[in-house]
Amino acid sequence: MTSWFTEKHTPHAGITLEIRERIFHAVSEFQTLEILDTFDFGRMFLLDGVVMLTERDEFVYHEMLTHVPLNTHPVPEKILVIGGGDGGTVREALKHPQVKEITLVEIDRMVVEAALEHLPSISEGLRDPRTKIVYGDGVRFVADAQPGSYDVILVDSTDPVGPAEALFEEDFFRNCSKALGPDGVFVTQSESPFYHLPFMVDIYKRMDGIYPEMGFYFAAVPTYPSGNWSFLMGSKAENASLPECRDHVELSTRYYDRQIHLASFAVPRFLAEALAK
Ligand code: AG3
Repeated sequence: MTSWFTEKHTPHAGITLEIRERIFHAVSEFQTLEILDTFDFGRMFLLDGVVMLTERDEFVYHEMLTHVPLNTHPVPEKILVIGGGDGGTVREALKHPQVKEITLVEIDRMVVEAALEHLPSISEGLRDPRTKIVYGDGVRFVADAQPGSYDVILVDSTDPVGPAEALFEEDFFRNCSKALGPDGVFVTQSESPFYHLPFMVDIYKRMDGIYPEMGFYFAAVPTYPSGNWSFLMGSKAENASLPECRDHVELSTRYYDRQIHLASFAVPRFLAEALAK
């Protein structure tokens, strides 16, 4: 007997996948964690019933969240990841030989433990000697960080509801900018233009004025709402002009390359119009 899982994206639309087997279920101090084995997308990791990743399409999200900013920064050596306890973002950042140290700030230790046990292809980088894991609140961590101490900040958060909301506030954006060096690059996952347009307009306005140059870019992630996902990047470099693709080295990737990097910044008209209002 199999069953079907649905994540509702609106009251009347969502994604439905048939489940082969339930692999893991636990309730932490912060949320409910589940790992389900699906027929078509491999293992799927859920927090509070919301899809964080599937083994089949996580590479798109993690490569794009990581390589676009790391190839925007001239010398990405010190990386800060907020959230992302599954390790996918860390795995990608470790592909850059220039990266010397990655600090991952994850609020929920159980996410890291579950990923290490049940999602080995995603979490392997969490065991790398260049990775330092801090269990705590990312908002507090960034507020207390030494000014200028990171080259790139990657925010790999859940949707902007509940505790993750603070990761999309102006104070947090400002503190991240302070924690970055002079050429610092900031990126946050920023939801779907189809379902979260007002949210995207909001955070764009909140980030405006903090970074001299900023822009949305996009990727196709089939298991996220609408399948069309966005990221918001800001660069502290004076005279920066995005997109900028420095191709530090040839990366072993399955989605990201120079063409994708440059093309991903093309903004569809309905979003450009909403931003211009
Ligand atoms: N970060 C979650 C992106 C949001 C997905 N939203 C949704 N399915 N409604 C993913 C964490 C992976 N490292």
